[in-house]
Amino acid sequence: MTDNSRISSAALRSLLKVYFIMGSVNCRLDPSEVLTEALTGGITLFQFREKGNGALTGRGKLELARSLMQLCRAHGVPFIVNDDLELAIALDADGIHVGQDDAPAGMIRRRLGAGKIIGVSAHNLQEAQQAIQDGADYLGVGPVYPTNSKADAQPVRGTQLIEELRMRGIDIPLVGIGGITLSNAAPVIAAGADGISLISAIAQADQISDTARGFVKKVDEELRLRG
Ligand code: TZP
Ligand code: MG
Repeated sequence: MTDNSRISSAALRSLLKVYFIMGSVNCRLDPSEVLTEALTGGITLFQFREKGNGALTGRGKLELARSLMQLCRAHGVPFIVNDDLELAIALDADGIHVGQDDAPAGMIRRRLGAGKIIGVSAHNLQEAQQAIQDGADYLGVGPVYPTNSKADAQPVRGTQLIEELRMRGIDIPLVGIGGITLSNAAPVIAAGADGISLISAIAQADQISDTARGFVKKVDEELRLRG
């Protein structure tokens, strides 16, 4: 992104359709290979989330992030950093995603400026309202289904939480996250999400680009059906 104005909701909704999240610990293959295949398959947004047992730190993390960001740039897909504000600033990444234990979006906005995308994880109405008040651009809502990719995941919410947030007037861009596969993605969109966010269904797939392509097709179909 080149200018310094806030991204529009419409543009962000379409970026959130198939939001792939990954770090080296999520990959069976080389992370650059996994991401290249996912980009080839048409993922719409990428988040670098280097977390969990064996995660890289320091220079190794910085170098991996830099090379993954270059791949995203080459495909015109924005690159979001999970949690690590200093890394996001050092790389001039396109945005950051933070959880409830991280700095509030308002503080992050003051460091990053208006032109960067800020996402916040929300697990209930109050957290969603607070994130919006703090200036979040989008919400990550879940876990929708059981997940093996996050050790400290909150209790499963099903698709009901997304429905409830929409019913109560939360209209900012929003993705569902947690345990999403090709066979359970449709209800997440039907519930009112703008897209799906996933780690293992793409990172661990046998045919990564075909799988990513399948998710894009599925989300587009469901968005059309929802009208
Ligand atoms: N936050 C809530 S669930 C989750 C995160 C980061 C993990 C999602 O990974 P998967 O493999 O798509 O369930
Ligand atoms: Mg966090």
